[in-house]
Amino acid sequence: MTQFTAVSDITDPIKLADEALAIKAYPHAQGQLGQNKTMVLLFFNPSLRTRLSTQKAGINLGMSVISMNAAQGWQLEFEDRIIMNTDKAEHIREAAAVVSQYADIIGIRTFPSLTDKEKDYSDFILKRFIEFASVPVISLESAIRHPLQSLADLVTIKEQTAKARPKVVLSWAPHPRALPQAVSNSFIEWMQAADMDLVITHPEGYELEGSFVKDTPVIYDQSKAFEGADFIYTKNWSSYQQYGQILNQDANWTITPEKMALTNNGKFMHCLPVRRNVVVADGVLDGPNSLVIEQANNRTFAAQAVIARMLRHQ
Ligand code: AN0
Ligand code: CP
Repeated sequence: MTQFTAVSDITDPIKLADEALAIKAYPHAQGQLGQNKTMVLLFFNPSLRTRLSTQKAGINLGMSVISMNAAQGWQLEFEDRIIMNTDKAEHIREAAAVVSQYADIIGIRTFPSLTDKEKDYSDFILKRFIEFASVPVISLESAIRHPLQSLADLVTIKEQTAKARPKVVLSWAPHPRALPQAVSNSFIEWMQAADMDLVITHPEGYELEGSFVKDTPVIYDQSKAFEGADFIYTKNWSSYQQYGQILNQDANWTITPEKMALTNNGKFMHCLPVRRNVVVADGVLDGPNSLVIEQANNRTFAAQAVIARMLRHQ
């Protein structure tokens, strides 16, 4: 595996999730695999979970890991044929090639502008980085996807149910800031690839990009969508159609114990960070059916499964 940026980079999402669960049982069993290897993690925007869990995954495999907050340095230029006489100090061509000298694997977290839809959805920054890096690249969340999160979510669902096709509902919820669609896009493509019984619910105007949604049912009535659900996966996203806009902050979409009572004793999932009593009521987040901390725990084993595959094929 030379890159991990989307579910399409692998052929066997269920098998990869099983590998992560096997690693969870014995996290230090492959402590020699990464010996004398270095992983560099570059963050162009903030992170708690991704940074620490990916670092821990590398450490469990015996790697050295260097994390860098790349947003604090100078700005990089990503465009070609440009006169670099403004604020951008270094071109991606040199930056990616240089980081590749220090790393056997590079992890990179990029971000969407939420203003330029076409550029964001071309995953421009991640693609440019991969183009000029000479070692395997792992996406630590890009403008439009968050594959390590989605793999951890699949691992969490698999370990919580014996059903082959549980009903999984992706529900929009309100948020005061304009957030990317990355987590939701990615969750959809991984649930489709794992053949889960996926339903999407959101207010009108929050339709996600069609190439992600495909034939997944979209139900605008949240209560109806929740009926019989085994898992409620909640996430806010800004509008795709009116790109990057917050169309409403309707508190009727907050996940409450009353809403969860409509499900099949459903489990509550969220990638975190989460705004209490905006996205989800305390009673759900602190209740026995909340999986959010286990999801965060599984981030380590998801990352470890991906890194182990890369190391085995280097
Ligand atoms: C992030 C987002 O929606 O992209 C979470 C990513 C894991 N949310 C916030 O920054 C609040
Ligand atoms: N869920 C997630 O990716 O969180 P961080 O932004 O803290 O990494």
